[in-house]
Amino acid sequence: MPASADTVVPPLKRLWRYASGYRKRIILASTWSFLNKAVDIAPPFLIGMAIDVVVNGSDSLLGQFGIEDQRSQIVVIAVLSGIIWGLESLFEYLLGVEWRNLAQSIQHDLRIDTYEHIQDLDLGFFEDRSTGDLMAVLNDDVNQLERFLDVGANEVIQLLTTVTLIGASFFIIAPSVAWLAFLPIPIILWGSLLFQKKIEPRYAKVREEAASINSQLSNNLGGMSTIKAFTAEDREVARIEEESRRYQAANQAAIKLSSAFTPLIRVAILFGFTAMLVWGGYLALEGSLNVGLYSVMVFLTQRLLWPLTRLGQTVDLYQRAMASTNRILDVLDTEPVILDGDDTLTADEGSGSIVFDSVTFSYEEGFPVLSDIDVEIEASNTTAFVGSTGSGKTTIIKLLLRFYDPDSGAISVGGRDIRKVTQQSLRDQIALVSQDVFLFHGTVAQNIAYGVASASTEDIEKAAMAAEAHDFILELPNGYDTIVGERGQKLSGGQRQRLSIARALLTDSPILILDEATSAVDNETEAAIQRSLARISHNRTTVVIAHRLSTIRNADRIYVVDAGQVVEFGTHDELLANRGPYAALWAVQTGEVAPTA
Ligand code: DGT
Ligand code: MG
Repeated sequence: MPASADTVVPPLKRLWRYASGYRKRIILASTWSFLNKAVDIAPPFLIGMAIDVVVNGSDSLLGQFGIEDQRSQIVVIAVLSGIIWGLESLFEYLLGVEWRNLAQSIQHDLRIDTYEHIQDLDLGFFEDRSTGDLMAVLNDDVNQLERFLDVGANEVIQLLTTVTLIGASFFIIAPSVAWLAFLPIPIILWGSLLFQKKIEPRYAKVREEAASINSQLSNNLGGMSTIKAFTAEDREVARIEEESRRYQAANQAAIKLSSAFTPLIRVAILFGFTAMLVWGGYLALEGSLNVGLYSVMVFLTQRLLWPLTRLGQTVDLYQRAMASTNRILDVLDTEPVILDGDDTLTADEGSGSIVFDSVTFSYEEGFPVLSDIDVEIEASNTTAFVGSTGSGKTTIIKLLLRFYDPDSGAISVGGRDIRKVTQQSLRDQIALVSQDVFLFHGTVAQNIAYGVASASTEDIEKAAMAAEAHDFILELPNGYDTIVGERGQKLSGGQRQRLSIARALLTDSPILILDEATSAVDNETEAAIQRSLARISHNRTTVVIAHRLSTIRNADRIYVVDAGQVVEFGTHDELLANRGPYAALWAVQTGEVAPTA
């Protein structure tokens, strides 16, 4: 959630704060924008001077500067024009390059910062935000800001420059009529502010709908085989259509308002321009206003008011960018709940014991998933967790990896409270084969080496052999260089599991966790994996979660979990003798009844 104090800070201010590293470049770019506009205002003065020369001759402004001949005066004006046009082009070039490069730098850094920050957030954050929604922030919203910085920022600065410089010139050369040109400006400003206020929620809605359709799309593309298997194509098209309609409607609501804005402003401008033309004309006819000045004023009024017709588009661009800025910075302001401890857990400590001391935990308040869990795992031992589905076994592992923190109680590894060490040093000690295997798009070898980027081909093959994966890998079209496809979809479920076991074994961590790691392989392969694991695991702490009890019967200790509580623990033989839940499960799976004591 965004920090509540920051939600009231205007987005532009938030952006300025974020962009502290770019301030020098922003000021430089703004300077080019200012200079470009400043020289752009000069031509009306040149026209005024030319008229002044023709009408007043040696009494003209240039005449007073000592240039007597009217033809020379014209030449001077021509040279000035050349210089001014040259400068205008130069500044135009400089401002274009600077703003556009700035837009590229900021969008790049913002995207990377946001991605990095998202990666640091706890898993709890991802439960509430969909992938598509976050994709929309990382792509669309960042691009929206880039678009504004590309052209919009320059327009805002040039508009301000125009109003200030022309306003100042008016009041210097003809204060008696200057107010006429400014008549429409309060109306325009009032209109713009009103417009901005009205359009803001509409653009926020547009961004929201964009995120929503994004998340629906990524959901559907990810679940394509399910859609086809359940012949839900028509329903899904209808659903996407509905989302797209809502996005369209949100945009239409914004368009309706933003399109009305420019024509309304034009009317106000026409009013100011005509007032200046008529009133100034009368004054010039009476002789109380110099003819040259009159023409300067008319041209300047046009220069002053005309850019305001673009105000609508500029405010539009600005508002869209600010809606996006808020969404990006809200993510950046989200603080992780799980914070690193100061110490580093080293390998010697990591290879030690694991202790859960009356751990209670709930994903959602009021619905405890684990209650008062006590677990003691000795170093180098093999420990198993069994229990019905949904009883909380995987949750125990998530707490051990510190994906979540317990509500009460403590977890320690090697005698160190895991909240006191860095998450990285903790996770470096643990190799996890998780229940839902995730493979990345890439080759088989790259996926096995995911945890150890520097692994040699030999190491990779050794890990694959231990995971009973080597043989099937060699039969793949390109062996270790075969591309596995997105999420590993070109492999079978059992093949994926074996790759993920190889990946965990390669890291050679002191603690190995197998969460339903062999549930998708056949019995023969499973037995083979068991044998190699037994070889490997004699000097490391191994935690196994399994539904098939036959695979864990040799564990040093077995914990039976039910509804978030440890209901019994012991060795296989002890538990059978207990005639409790474990013995009952064993009887169901094997058909054997426990021997009577
Ligand atoms: P399994 O894998 O089907 O044998 O079941 P377990 O024992 O591994 O169950 P576990 O720990 O995944 O789930 C225990 C309960 O917690 C279950 O009611 C679902 C819920 N739960 C699991 N993971 C999450 C999560 O990431 N977020 C939320 N809100 N609830 C979760
Ligand atoms: Mg599980």
